[in-house]
Amino acid sequence: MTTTALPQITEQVETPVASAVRVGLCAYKKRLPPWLFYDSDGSRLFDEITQVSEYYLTRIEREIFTAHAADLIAQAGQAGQSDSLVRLRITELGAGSADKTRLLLKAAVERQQTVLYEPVDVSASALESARERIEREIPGVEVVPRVMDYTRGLDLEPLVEGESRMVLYIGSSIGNFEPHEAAGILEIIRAGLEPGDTLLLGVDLRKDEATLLAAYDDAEGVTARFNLNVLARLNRELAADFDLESFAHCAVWNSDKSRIEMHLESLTDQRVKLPALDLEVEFAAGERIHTENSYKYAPGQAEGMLSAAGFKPEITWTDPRGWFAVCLGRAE
Ligand code: AVI
Repeated sequence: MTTTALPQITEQVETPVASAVRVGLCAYKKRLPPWLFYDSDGSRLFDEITQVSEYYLTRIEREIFTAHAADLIAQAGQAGQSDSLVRLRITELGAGSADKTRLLLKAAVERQQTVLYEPVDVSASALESARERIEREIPGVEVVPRVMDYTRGLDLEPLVEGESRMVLYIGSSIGNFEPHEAAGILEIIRAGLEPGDTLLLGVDLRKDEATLLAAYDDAEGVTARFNLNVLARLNRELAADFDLESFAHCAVWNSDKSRIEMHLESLTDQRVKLPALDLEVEFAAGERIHTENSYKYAPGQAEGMLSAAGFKPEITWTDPRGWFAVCLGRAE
């Protein structure tokens, strides 16, 4: 028998991080996608952000839930046009630390004694620690974690007779997507639901520039550390040599687009090596890497987005200053 030697094909296999960084840093206007923030250090820093006084989003959404959790659960649990009550199953997208969700879970337990809670996230370890904590702290909640990237499709377990699903997409997570992407995500959510199921969407509203800027550039510098951590992550994962001292966090209000932008600005002319990508990138002093957009919505805009995706907006709850809105839409 004869054997023929095949030519060796050396194929460079790129991870999602590597290819996002290559595309973003080779672009004319340098950018990095915001999902890169959330390695374990970044997720911890984000939890810290939610506790700084300037970052009002988490605090105000929690206040809305504290004031209205029972109404919100009661409304979601009404079966469409008829008054008959259904058992709610609660599915949360991008669950994170699930801190505010406790208020809703407690209200659901009060209404129906037990509740099945399905947190959805890409990180199995984050879901596991949320499961352990929630089952310990709120008797009556059964946690069934679902490891999934919901931005690519929502593949949920079918409901049982007499159940209705309430999806939570809170924290203004939708605001980190471009408008066309946000519309696509709402359509994905709708496609994973049955008519009569509900979606609770939390969105940050437009407000004065000073308040917005402070929320994304807090005095303690937690948001700056969160933003700069993306470069630290590239140093750790791609053996890059970003000097964190020579980049500065900057937050900008883009009024035309109604969004806060976060950038990392190079403080000098410099060249950064990313050996794992076989790449060197030059930065001029003042040049920026655009790392995040956080869209701020006009009153009524979230309801319009829900309608466009096939949900009937039913009730919107907001705080007395109208800084944040939580909208309930029912799948039609
Ligand atoms: C997760 N997301 C809703 C946050 C926001 O406000 O856009 C991420 C964040 N970026 C800076 N601070 C918080």
